[in-house]
Amino acid sequence: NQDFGIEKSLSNLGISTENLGVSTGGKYFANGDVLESYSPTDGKLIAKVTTANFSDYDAVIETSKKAFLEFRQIPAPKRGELVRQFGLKLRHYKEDLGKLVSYEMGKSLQEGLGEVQEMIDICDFAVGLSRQLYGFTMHSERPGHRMYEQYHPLGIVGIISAFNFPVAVWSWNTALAWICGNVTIWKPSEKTPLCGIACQNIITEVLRENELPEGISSMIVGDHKIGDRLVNDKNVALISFTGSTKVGRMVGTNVAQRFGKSILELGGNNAIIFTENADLNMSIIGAVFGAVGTAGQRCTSTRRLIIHESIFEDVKNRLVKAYAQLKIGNPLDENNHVGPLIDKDAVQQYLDSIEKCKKEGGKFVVEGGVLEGEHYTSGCYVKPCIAEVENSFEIVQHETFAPILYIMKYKTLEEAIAMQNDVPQGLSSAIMTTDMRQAELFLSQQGSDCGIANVNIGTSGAEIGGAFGGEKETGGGRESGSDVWKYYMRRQTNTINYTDSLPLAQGIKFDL
Ligand code: UN1
Repeated sequence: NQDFGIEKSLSNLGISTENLGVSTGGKYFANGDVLESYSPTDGKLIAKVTTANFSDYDAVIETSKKAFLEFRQIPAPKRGELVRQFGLKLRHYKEDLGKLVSYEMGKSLQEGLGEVQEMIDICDFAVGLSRQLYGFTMHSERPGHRMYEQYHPLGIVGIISAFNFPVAVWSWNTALAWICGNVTIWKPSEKTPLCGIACQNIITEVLRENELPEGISSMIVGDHKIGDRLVNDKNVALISFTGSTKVGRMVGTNVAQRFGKSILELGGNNAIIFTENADLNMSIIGAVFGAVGTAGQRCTSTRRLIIHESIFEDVKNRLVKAYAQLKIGNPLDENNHVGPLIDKDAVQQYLDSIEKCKKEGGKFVVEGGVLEGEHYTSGCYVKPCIAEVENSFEIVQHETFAPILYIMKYKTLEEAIAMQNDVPQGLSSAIMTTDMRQAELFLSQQGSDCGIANVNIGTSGAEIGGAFGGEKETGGGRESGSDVWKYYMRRQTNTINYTDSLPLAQGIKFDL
């Protein structure tokens, strides 16, 4: 029963046994029900969190509104300075926060630390961006006129994030939202509230040290009723939602009803195509990491392998061998590759999916199952498994957040691409090939229909520099790098007449 230094990390991050789940970055309060956070690694109660009730919610909105009026006046590069300091704090707390992510969520310590690294990277990105919020200038068709466009802050940005990336997804949104002049309200997953509180404690330090108004960064731990409030609140200009397609559909519809903006990051059903020209040594590593990393609980996890028939048996055998070497156990122990699922509901969904797959005719080449025994007392550890299937199976069309890998055969690349695209989701995709023509076809308009398409790397592990998101039922949103900041601002076209006459556009005459 090793402790892995968890107690110390919790205390460094300001987490006690009982915590208040609402914070405006100045005050901490909460008057709702009490939520208990258990670790899926050992089944132990980590800490309790008092959640928000509706009046707590209203108080947060009032503080946010006030904070926005002040924050939007601060020049963007100065807002960047806030984010720069936040990045420094994250470097300081990286070890502790990475450990908490691993302990509360269950991903490996390496992946927990990687997630904090993503936070640091997006801060660096946003600092630079704070001096580069460029708009175009254009030539007016009218003499003596100047035209350009500029970007202004939106106001309050609401962020609803999922348990699987309990800290990074928040930072992708906040770092950009802040340099753009917005204030943020974060509703972390109810499955990982302590990660939320730890992050809020870190940014609160920065806000206090700089004597910035409270309300620039708020956090609300609450249930779906609080989530509904946020989604339906006209005070909230943009909702960035990460979660299931089912909930995302409601969020998108409700936000659209009130003409708010939304960024939706929903389910994925990511495939890797193994062509006959694939370099198998690296391809197998990419596929196995994609399928079992974070115990198959990334939106970008590899769910399907579409394998050329000529190498199908070889790939299958290599996968079986690789899976036999996987070490499943406490994710804080660096010798283990695979940690637990988030909770017992997730374990049940994993079991149900295996059952459905068998009913539809799936043949398991690596069997699944729940692990028992002294290392697995939380009841959340499962065996990564592999099934030979048809792409058209209902279960294969569906995203199960668990380490179940579906494998299938193809004859022609056109057929493989059609199979890759023939699912409702459109997040991440990859092709393993050493043939340039195959790679280019896959990346062309006739190729992958996903928001992310890779060559010779797996489907997961996207860098923050690119725009992250996907098409179809994945929701169409984009987060992180590239020019995604534009989602967090409102765009304005300006025309200035510096003459003493008033020529109209399109040559229209209107004399008085
Ligand atoms: C998610 O699963 O919610 O590419 C996001 C990756 C990570 C992001 C995943 N950078 O796997």
